[in-house]
Amino acid sequence: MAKKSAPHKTSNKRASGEPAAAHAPEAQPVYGSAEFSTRRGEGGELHQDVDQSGSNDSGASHLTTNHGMRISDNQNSLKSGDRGPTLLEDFVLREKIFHFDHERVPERIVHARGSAAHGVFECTKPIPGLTRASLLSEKGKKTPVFTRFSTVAGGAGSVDTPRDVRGFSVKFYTDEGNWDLVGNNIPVFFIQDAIKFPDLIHSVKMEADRGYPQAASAHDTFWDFMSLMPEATHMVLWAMSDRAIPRSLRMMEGFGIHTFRFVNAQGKGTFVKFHWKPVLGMQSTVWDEAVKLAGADPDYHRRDLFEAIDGGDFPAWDLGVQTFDEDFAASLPYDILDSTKLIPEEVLPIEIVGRMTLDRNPDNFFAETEQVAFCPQNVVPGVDFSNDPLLQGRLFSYLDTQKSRLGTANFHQIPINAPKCPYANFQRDGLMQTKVPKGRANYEPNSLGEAGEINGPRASMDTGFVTFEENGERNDPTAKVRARPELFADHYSQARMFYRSQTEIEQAHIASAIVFELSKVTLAHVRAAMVANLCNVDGDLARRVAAGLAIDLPAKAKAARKIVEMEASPALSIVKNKKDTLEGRKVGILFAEGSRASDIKAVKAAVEKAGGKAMTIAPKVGGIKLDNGSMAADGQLAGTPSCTVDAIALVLTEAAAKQLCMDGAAVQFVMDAFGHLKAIGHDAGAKPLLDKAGVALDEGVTDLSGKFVKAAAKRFYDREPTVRMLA
Ligand code: HDD
Repeated sequence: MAKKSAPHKTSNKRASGEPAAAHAPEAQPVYGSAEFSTRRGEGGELHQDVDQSGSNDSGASHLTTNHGMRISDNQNSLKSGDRGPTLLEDFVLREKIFHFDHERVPERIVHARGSAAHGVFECTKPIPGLTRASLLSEKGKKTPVFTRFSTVAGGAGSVDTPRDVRGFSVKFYTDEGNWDLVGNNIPVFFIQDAIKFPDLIHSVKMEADRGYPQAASAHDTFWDFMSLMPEATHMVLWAMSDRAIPRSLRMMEGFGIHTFRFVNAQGKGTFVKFHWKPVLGMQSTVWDEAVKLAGADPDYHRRDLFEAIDGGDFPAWDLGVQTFDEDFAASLPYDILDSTKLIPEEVLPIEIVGRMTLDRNPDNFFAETEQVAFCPQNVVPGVDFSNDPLLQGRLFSYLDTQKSRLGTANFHQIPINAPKCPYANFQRDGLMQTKVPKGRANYEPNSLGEAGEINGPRASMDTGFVTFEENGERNDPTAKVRARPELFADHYSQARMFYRSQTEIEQAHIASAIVFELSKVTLAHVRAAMVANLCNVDGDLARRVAAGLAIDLPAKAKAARKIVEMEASPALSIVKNKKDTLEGRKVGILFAEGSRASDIKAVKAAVEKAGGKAMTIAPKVGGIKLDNGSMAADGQLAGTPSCTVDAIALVLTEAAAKQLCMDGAAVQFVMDAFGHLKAIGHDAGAKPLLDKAGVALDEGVTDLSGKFVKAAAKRFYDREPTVRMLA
């Protein structure tokens, strides 16, 4: 390790041999420079600049608002006279204070105080026989990393040297996605099951009523919990040992703790435990020293790490693995799924497979150290989990916490969290979305590619992560599989039963609805594919739809399972189960000048007696002269089309009906009621309007006697073929 003596300069040294792409932030042209203008001038590059607008270039010469407008005065707010009140208009002031007011995000519930650095992991011993993970596939292969060390109990502003476990989290930006190895500097844990984690943490953090002690386990609630938790005994001893008061973050070991699993290209699984061995060796403080350090330099570890890296004294750790199979696991007197146990290296030696060197301090503490979001669920093909119940709970918890800490499901787009390899999926939108995906393919499967459109990425069994099939057989309840039971593959039998359970007119409605919908579809191959599916439901349905679309009947789509003929189920039809009643229904009574008041009242009374509601409708609402007195209407004809009622009654003199023939709203009122298969009751005078509306006499067209009230309770489906063409 090369030593350089410039401890307080903030220049960042780079390890020799480190790939430039891994670390060097892309140089951005300075705002206002010629290069900047040129880049913005080039169409494609403009996008690049827009995408990278978050750079907030501190090397820029001009101070601007967040929207890029140059600022003329950053010292004085806008006032009404130099001694007057500050003006609401001062958007420069408001933006600056607004942003400041929102500068903090919630700190981590645990491991809030941390220090981090960039670096590189180099594979020194490829192990393709054990894992297909690409970062361990080739000697000399380099993978960028970001590593964060932390205390557990204290808040973000607490001290560095309390007696505490230290977090040791490594984010490997591999070419197959990010792998987060989120461990501690102690190889075992307090509890065996994740469900106890909130209790453990509540007990060790400052006590709920008094808000102290900060960053200390020496208090009632922690030891109360420990005393009741015998499984913690092993870890308690580690925590009371000098491991919990390290001299430097650079001088402590790290552990993945849980048993993980390597999986090779042939799908063979091997259990693995991960170890980080510091090249500087281990060193601890003594307790009195740690206590004094807390006062003398609360940032002792953070400063030590920063200055070492800044001075070119790059800390390094070797990554070691303990690998073993089921038989070895079974031979141990403890369970390898129990995180309170370790496997001594004397029992199972550690094999060193690579070295991590931290060689660059973060450029910005908040953007990187604070916003980095580790998730044990982030693995790469070749690394898998075991059933350790502590690990299994963590797989849920970390993803979840990032949303509340960083505020958005798009936290993966924050540069420190984004993978350095390409990533693509159909997840879209959400708070703080910064990507601008093109095209309309935001779902999968899609066949938009067949129409020459962007169709997006696809899953691949060959290159994608495949969960290790522990117990092989897919129907073994202990096997982890991404599969559905075989019978789920019958997609057509019940669709056929549903269709065949409908009345003729309902079948026609289904066919017509599909024709209507598919006529709106502009992609010819999609129309054909849908009809090919319908061929499996019912040949006649498919033929009707194909004819309705004027396309050739395609061949049947392939059915994954044989279609089972099921008995029709009459319960699935609406028509077969409808109730002929006026209850809950409404009748519209249309009247006009000269109408017989007694007829209007009689229809209304009969409808209400049958349980329905009656609504009077007239060309004008205020009051219409009848043969006897006058009457106000509930609704105006033009604003109350017949689709708002279930049946209509026409109480009209011949003269009024003739006049209404000149009114589109009146003609449509009758025509629609007929077309919507509703009952139409009428007196003799209404005849001209019925004729004008093209009403053919059928069972549903009656006089205003008791027949009408009976008819009004029904719909006349037999009429339908006379009013419209159905598919
Ligand atoms: Fe955890 C953070 C380590 C069990 C829930 N944990 C966190 C960090 C480390 C660990 C190093 C800080 C990550 C960073 O630097 O940002 N945690 C461990 C280890 C565990 C463990 C080694 C056991 C072997 N953790 C554990 C359990 C749960 C959590 C069982 C919940 C069921 N841990 C969290 C969390 C944190 C977290 C609440 C807080 C901040 C964060 O995740 O990102 O989700």
